Amino acid sequence: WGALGHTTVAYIASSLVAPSTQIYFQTLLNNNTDAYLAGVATWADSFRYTSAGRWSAPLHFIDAEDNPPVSCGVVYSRDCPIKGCVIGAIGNYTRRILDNEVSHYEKYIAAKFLVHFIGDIHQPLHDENLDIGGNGISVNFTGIPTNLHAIWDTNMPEKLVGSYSYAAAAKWAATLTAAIKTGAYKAETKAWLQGMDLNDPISSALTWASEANAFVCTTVMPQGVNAVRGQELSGAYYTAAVPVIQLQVARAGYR
Ligand code: DCM
Ligand code: DCM
Ligand code: DCM
Ligand code: ZN
Ligand code: ZN
Repeated sequence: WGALGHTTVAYIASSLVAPSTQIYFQTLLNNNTDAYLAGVATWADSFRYTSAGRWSAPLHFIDAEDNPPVSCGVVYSRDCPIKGCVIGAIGNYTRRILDNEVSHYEKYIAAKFLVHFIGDIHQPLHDENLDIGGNGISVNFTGIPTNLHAIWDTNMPEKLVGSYSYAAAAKWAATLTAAIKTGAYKAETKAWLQGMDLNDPISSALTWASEANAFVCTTVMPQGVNAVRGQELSGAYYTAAVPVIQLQVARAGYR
C-alpha cells in the first residue's frame, strides 16, 4: 500500500489493541500520542530506498508463482527465496518482539517493520509474481498513465477517501473500526483470526498471503492481464475493487 493504506491500517490497530499492548508499543516506539503506530507505518518504505536499507526491499512482498486468473495460490517453499519475503519477515520480526534475549533497539526496529509488513501482505499484488506484482502492467487511472500495482497501492485508496493526510487516514480508520466493532464486518471478525498463532507466525502469515493472493484471480485480473493492460480503470474496475480494498485494510488493522 501507499502511505494512506499503511497509516490507516496502523490507526485501526491502535484503536483495537488492549491497553497493556498500547502501553508496551508506546514505550517501545517512544511516542505517547494516538499516532504511535501511524507515525511509524511508512518507515519501511523510506528505509528500503536508502543504501543502508536496500536489503529490506524484498521483504515487502512474496512473488507467488501461480497462474492467474486460472489458478491462484501461495506456496511458501516455492515462493519465498533466500533473499526473503513478506511471510518470512513477519515470522522473523514477530519472534524478535516475543524473544526476551532481543535488545530494546532490535524490538523497536521489529515493531516498525511489522506494522508495515502486516499491511503489505494484505495487498493482493504483494502476493503475486506476475509482471513484478503488476508493476509491469501499464494502465490508466483518471487519464493518468500508471501501472496496476500502483493503482492498488495508492490511486484507488486515495480516490476512495479524497487524498492522503494523517487526518484522512484517521477518518477512514474510524469508519473501518466502526464496521469491525458494530457494523458490516462484526460477524466475520472471528474468522479473521482463524489460523493465527503467535507461536507459528509463518503459518499465520501464509494464511493471510493466500487469502489476499486469491483476490488476484477474482478481482485484480478476473479476465486475465490482457483485459486490464492499457485500460482506463477508474470506472467499473475501481467500483469492483473498492470492497476488496476496504476489507483488506480492515483485516490488516484487526490482525
Ligand atoms: N515510495 C517511497 N519512496 C520512493 C518511492 C516510492 O516511499 N522513493 C512509496 C510510494 C508508495 C510506496 O512506496 O506509496 C509503495 O511501497 P509498498 O507498497 O511496499 O508499501
Ligand atoms: N537497520 C537494520 N538492519 C540493518 C541496517 C539498519 O535493522 N542491516 C535499521 C537500524 C535503523 C534503521 O534500520 O533503525 C535505519 O538505519 P540507519 O540509521 O543506519 O540508516
Ligand atoms: N513490489 C511487489 N513485488 C515485486 C516487486 C515490487 O509487490 N516483485 C512492490 C513493492 C512496492 C511496489 O511494488 O510496493 C514498487 O516497488 P519498487 O519501488 O521496488 O519498484
Ligand atoms: Zn506496493
Ligand atoms: Zn511496503
